[in-house]
Amino acid sequence: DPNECSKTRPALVLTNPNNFSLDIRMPGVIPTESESYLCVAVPVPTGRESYIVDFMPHATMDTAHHMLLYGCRTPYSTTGFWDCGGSHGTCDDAAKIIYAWAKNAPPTKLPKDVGFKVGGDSRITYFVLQIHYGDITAFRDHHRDCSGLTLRMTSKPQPFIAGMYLMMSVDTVIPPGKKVTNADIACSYQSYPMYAFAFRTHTHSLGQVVSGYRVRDGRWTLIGRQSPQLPQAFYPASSPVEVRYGDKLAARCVFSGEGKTSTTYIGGTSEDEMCNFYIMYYMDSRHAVPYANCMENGRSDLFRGIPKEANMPIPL
Ligand code: IYT
Ligand code: CU
Ligand code: CU
Repeated sequence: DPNECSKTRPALVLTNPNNFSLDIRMPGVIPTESESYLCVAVPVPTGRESYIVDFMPHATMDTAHHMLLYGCRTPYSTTGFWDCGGSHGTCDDAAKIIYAWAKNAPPTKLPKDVGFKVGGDSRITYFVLQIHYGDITAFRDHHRDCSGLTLRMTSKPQPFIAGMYLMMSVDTVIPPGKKVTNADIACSYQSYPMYAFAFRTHTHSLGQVVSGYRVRDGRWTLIGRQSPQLPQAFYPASSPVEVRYGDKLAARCVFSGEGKTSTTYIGGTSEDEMCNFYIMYYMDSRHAVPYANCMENGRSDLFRGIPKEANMPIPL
């Protein structure tokens, strides 16, 4: 069992002068409630710049429902583990999402020569691993959980830097009983070329389908489309999509208010909703911008051109 806690393993293993792997694990936890979120922080092992080039998840689907890895400078705690589902979050400063694992979803692979930059001037000095324990019946035997992941890292500068572009709605309102409410988000892209290669969607229970596109000269090119009710991992883009200065990025979440008796707003609890489309991309390291976000409402004249597929639910 790769998650077994009895084995002691070194957190940091040097494989050669440049390459190492870092193990990030829950410290033998026993979740006591279903639907709990537990977090643990691990410092980036070097003050110098280093690059994550591969992710190796260690989790089993009967224990962990999903796992997210964040990077930040001020985790909520630097010792032990904490409940990060309620009032405390992952980090006291802005957290950046780096990786997601979800049960039954294929693993995310970074393309060759692409790395996430951490340490150095990256503003990421800690990793925070968050694990969602859904159904805890597997813990009736009181075993301890050491799920987590191993990062393959290198201090060698990589030709391309991985980044994350987060598109989110801040003000969607979903009327109760209304069959279809769209959340449309769009921004003009004004930077050096980026290559979108993976995407992740996130809503709570009312989301039916989330789609993201590049819009160039009125033509819509799909980056990815997924049901947020499927495992919320990063999926490969339909094909890698180049995004350059002057393009628009546009995303739509389709919600259903059917069966609800009250209005639903954007917010942090499971009674609230979210509309997120994450684009994982790489850029030439010479002018890479590793994180960006878009919180603007899409204009209805732009969204008149959105492909019909964006409104079609995905069979589960
Ligand atoms: C209000 C909302 O949509 N929150 C999202 C997106 C978000 C992620 C991060 C907002 C901020 C962040 O720093 I990282 I400000 C949200 O909380 N999404 C959750 C995770 O926290 C990442 C998700 O599962 O996508
Ligand atoms: Cu989960
Ligand atoms: Cu959410």
